[in-house]
Amino acid sequence: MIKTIATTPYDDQKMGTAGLRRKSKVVMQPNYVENFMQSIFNTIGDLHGKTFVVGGDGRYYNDIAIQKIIKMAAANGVAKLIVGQNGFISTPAGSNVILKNHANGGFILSASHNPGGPNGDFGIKYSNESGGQIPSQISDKIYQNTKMITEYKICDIPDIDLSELGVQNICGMTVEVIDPVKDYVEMMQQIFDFSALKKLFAAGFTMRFDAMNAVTGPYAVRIFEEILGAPKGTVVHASPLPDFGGLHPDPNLVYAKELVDFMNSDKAADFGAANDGDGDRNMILGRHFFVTPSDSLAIITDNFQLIPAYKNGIYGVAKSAATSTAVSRVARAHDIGYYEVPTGWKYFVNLMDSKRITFCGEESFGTGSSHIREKDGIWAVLFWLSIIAATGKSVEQITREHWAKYGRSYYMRFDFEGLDTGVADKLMSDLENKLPSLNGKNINGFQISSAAPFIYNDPVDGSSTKNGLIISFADGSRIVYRLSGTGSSGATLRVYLERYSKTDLDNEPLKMLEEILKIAMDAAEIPERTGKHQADVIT
Ligand code: G16
Repeated sequence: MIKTIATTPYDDQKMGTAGLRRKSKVVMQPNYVENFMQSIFNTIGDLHGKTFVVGGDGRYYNDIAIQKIIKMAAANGVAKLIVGQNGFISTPAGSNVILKNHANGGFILSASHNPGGPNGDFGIKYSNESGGQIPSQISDKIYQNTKMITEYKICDIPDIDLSELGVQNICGMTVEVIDPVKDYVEMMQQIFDFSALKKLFAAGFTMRFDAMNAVTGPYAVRIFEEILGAPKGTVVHASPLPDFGGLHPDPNLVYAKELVDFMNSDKAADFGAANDGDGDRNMILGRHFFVTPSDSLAIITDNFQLIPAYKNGIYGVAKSAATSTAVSRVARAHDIGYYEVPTGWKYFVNLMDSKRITFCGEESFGTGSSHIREKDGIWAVLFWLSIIAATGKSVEQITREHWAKYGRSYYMRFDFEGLDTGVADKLMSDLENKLPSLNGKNINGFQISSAAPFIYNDPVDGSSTKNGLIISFADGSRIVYRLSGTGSSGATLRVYLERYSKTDLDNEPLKMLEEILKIAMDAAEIPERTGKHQADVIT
């Protein structure tokens, strides 16, 4: 039944910030998934006795790609696959399944927050036995393999039924279909005080959770409605759909508009939250109030003592360089370790494994802890609910009190989308060459204290990564430039702006950042080079 099929390479199978992400139509080309998966299997080498986890966010083409992966894994000698029922597993739940079962890795089929459907995006995230996504050194080897591939192996059998829980034997390989929600819920119950949260809802606390027609719907319904007792209908867009019902499942102020409008209306709930396509991103809202992901990380870190799993202490905290420095002040106050890494959750994994950090987060709506090796949307929501339950305060009160204690980092991100990759690459390289000449300059009263690329030297494996360019000012303000690594075509330039104030706590972020934005646009010559005088998406 095992067949060896001849194939020719594709030249575009390089992984980005988090796995391979392409237009669905690109991935649907003949042998595209097969080439990529065989290249992974070739890079791993001997697969005998190995176990992997497989699932996805239910997006268009997941069902077909999962069948291919199962048949190829069997043909390549994998011992066992643990597969989510009907092919569903969220990214955080997948990380937990890998760790809990001591599996050798896993494949989550998702393009995360990117839209799905025949005209949307598709993706494959590959994690190793750490439960986190593979480091760049390994993804580079896989990419080299994709450029040379000549054949792949597949088991020639009919599609496998993934609708029933249980164990089957496929071409000599064991396939165990699991409930993707059960283990995840148990893990959350071990971290948080569920009885305190039940009391919160029993007392009439209201919440709206927008699952954006993506994978977290079933997880959220089980946890918030069935276990914690929030009324039915608390979770909206709860059924995962192949095209997310036309939604762009990115939990931010632009794409989670329906939730944002609701939370800004007279009918607003006490608390609002959304997750992305594969359940690793989160957005936190109060009544008429938005918490930036950077502030959310700082507030979560400051409140670790309120959560049973962390009350005895945390190791330290890390953020991506592009994320605001809010959490650095909390780390200093608690005298815990503090790290800045390149954008990409995989850079946190070594820090967690070596017990340097417990919490980590990113401006791109990702927050998490060392309970797994991925960011975790529902974990962040449960953390916020726990702070509210313990303090009796609203989201806004908690955030304003945090600012009063530590000062406020005004922070926004400006995305210039759909750029020609040549134009974007040249903009970045020219800017990098220009940085030394900016050092020490005073522009409109803003004194530049340093201007340099961000270089991360991993304290655990010694690897060095360059990611983005940073202009820092004497007053603590910063401009960070980088190119996105999660798009499926063209280039997106991200410009991250931050301005810190200890006393001016109630201003408009855009107003506070106006002058720095001008400096950022001028320094990189964004209008001249891209033709864009303003960003396409501002978050
Ligand atoms: C991925 C990574 C994150 C990263 C984000 C944004 O998230 O896991 O660590 O912050 O991409 O990347 P970029 O700025 O390169 O587009 P996800 O949720 O897409 O897997």
